[in-house]
Formats: sequence, C-alpha cells, structure tokens
Amino acid sequence: MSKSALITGITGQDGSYLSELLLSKGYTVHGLVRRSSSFNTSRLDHIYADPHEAGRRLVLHYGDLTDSTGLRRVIEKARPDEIYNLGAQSHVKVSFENPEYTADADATGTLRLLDCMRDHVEHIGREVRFYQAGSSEMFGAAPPPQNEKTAFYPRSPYAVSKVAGYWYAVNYREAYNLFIANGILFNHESPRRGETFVTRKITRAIGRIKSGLQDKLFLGNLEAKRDWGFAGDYVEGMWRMLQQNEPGDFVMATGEAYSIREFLAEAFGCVDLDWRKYVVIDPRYFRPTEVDFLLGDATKARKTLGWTPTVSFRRLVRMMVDHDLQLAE
Ligand code: NAP
Ligand code: G4F
Repeated sequence: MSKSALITGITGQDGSYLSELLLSKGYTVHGLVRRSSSFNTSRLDHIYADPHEAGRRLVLHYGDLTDSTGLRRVIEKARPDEIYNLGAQSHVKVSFENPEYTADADATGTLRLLDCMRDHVEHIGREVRFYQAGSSEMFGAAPPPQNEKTAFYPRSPYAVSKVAGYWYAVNYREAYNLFIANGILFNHESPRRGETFVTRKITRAIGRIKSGLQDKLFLGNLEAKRDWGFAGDYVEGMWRMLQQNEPGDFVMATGEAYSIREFLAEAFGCVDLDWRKYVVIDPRYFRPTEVDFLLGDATKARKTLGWTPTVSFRRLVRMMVDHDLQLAE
C-alpha cells in the first residue's frame, strides 16, 4: 500500500517542494489550503490534479490552523501516515504587527493539530508520524553557531510562537508516546520564496531593474547574517526525519553565513550591477528586535539522517536571479 501524507502549508514554498518529493516517492498527498478570495495555489499549478480525475494523488482540502473542527475532519478524511505541519504566518516582521494572529496560527495551531492527531491515533489504533516546522529564529539572540543543544532566545512574536510549537511537540511526544519530530531549519530559499522575504525581494528587484520596471530597492538592516540554503534540500531532510526508528529534533543548515550586504553583492554581481546605486535604506523595514547572526551546526542531521545540503550559496543566488530575470522579461 502506498503511503499517505497530510501537509499543512502546502501552498507555501516548502509545501510545494515537499509535495513534489512525496509524489515522486509514490505517496498520496493531501494538502490543507486556506480559503482566499483569489487563487493561492500557484506554486502547485504544475502538479495540480482536477478533483474529477480518477486516481489522483494530490488532494486539496479547505482548512485553517485556527479551526480545529475542520482540522479534525481533514485528518479523518485523509487518514495520513505522516503529517507535515508547515502552515504558519511565517513572516517575522509581520508577526510584530499581527502578534495575536501569529500565535493563534503558529503556536495554538500546532497544538490543535497535535491534539487532533492524538485522538485520531487512539481511534484508528496505528502510528501516525508528525513533522513540526521549527525555525532557527527560535535561537534568536543566542550566539552562533547554534545546534540542538543551544538554548532558545526568541526575538519576535513569530519566534516565541515557534518555540511554543516546539515544546507542544516535545510534550505530546513524551506524554502520549507519539512519533513527533521537530525540524529546526535555518533560512532556506528558492525561486518560489515569498516575494517579501529579503532574498527574493532582492532577486525580484534585480529582474525588474534589468527590465526597466524599477530603479530603487528599499531595504532595512543590511548587517544581519543568515545561513541560507536551498529549500529543495531541506524538504528532503523533513522526510528523512520521519523515516527514522526513533523520533528526534534536528537542526538543518549549511554551516555558512552571509550578511544581507554580501547577498546583495553576490546577486547584483550576477548581472554586473553595483547594488549601492539602487539600494535605499528605509527604516520601516527595521525590526523592533533583530536577530543578528544565525549560523547552524547540522552535525546531528549529517550523522543521523545522512543529510547534507547540495546547493551552495553562489548557486542558490544565481538560480534565484536567473529565475527572476526571466520572470521580469
Ligand atoms: P510560506 O511560503 O510562508 O508558507 C506558509 C504556508 O502556511 C502557506 O501555505 C500559507 O498559506 C500557510 N498558512 C498561513 N497561515 C495559515 C493558517 N492560519 N492555516 C493554514 N495554513 C496557513 O513558508 P515556507 O517558507 O514554506 O515555510 C514553511 C514552514 O517552515 C513555516 O512554518 C515556516 O514558519 C517554517 N520555516 C521556514 C523557514 C524558511 O527559511 N523558509 C525556516 C524555518 C522554518 P497561504 O499560501 O494561503 O498564505
Ligand atoms: O528574509 P527575512 O524576512 O527572513 P527571516 O526574518 O530570517 O525569517 C525567515 O527565516 C526564518 C528562519 O530563520 C523562518 F523561520 C521565517 O519563517 C522566515 O522564513 O529577513 C532576513 C534578514 C532580517 O535580518 C531582516 O531584518 O533580512 C533583513 N532585512 C533587511 N531588509 C529584510 C529587509 N527583511 C525583509 N523581509 N525585508 C527587507 O526589506
């Protein structure tokens, strides 16, 4: 029998790469989609299957992490072997503006889903495995390099909510003997990255500058450092976490960090432009509390999961710039 997976956040960057991966492994993939007044499934267009198609292996369900009754219904319908909880209000700056909603979706949403799974497992009497999308933002102000033993020091409502999600996951694992893994993922990007995250904002602007559609790029703090990898590599790690004999918590990172300034130089360098001629600092993009330096130590993932990132920083930047040059054209 082929396996079945449920992905919350299937319409997001990671959800789309994870769906491709699981479909390629023969899974039936169920995804939770928020109702929106416009289409929000563009990242899934290439794998979308019409509901009238017989034997389709990608099935979308309306639902929201703020609505437990719907979550319960979707789990009962999908009867998943694995649940990947990727759904979240994932923008750090926005979490300062919508803190309560962020906590509801990211922290309490995780609790809701775990609790639905707990009842479902009891009801059906077989194991279901759960992946929780934790974040390097949970380390916040803790000095680098950060690994599974580093104490959390969250610096935003988003990060605090992710810490709560992490501990709900640990507690449900211990209290009810459930197979639950926490991924603690450092920043991962791709041509499918949301346009308001800094990497994509930069590469999208480069495409538009080259096409004459834009001549300025407004940014905030250029000194922060991030450990940026490729999203396609990271979803492979999520899957591997759920294939282990025992559940655990894993950092996934490249082990290299660059500042936003360095990202700008690399990205504008791809098209022989000097970023300093285009970038304007706008304080509206500063955060009330910043995370200065994230650099991950993924030794445990390498040793236990055999996971290593395959895409270098330079290749990632080039991939995103090339994509956005074409898009702007
Ligand atoms: P993303 O592109 O922002 O996608 C987030 C997904 O969550 C979207 O599908 C979104 O739906 C959905 N969502 C938002 N609020 C929801 C709600 N109330 N109920 C149900 N679904 C909801 O994020 P991503 O980059 O793919 O990241 C995936 C997960 O990993 C997130 O939990 C994020 O916090 C975490 N994470 C990401 C990174 C990273 O660098 N990318 C690093 C560490 C952890 P819409 O499409 O309708 O908006
Ligand atoms: O691209 P960012 O918005 O990503 P951030 O805050 O690191 O969060 C991302 O990675 C986390 C993993 O560590 C995820 F959990 C989270 O869901 C999300 O995917 O900002 C990166 C850095 C920050 O220091 C920010 O202050 O870039 C700086 N920055 C400078 N100018 C900017 C801008 N960030 C954004 N979004 N927009 C700017 O104009």
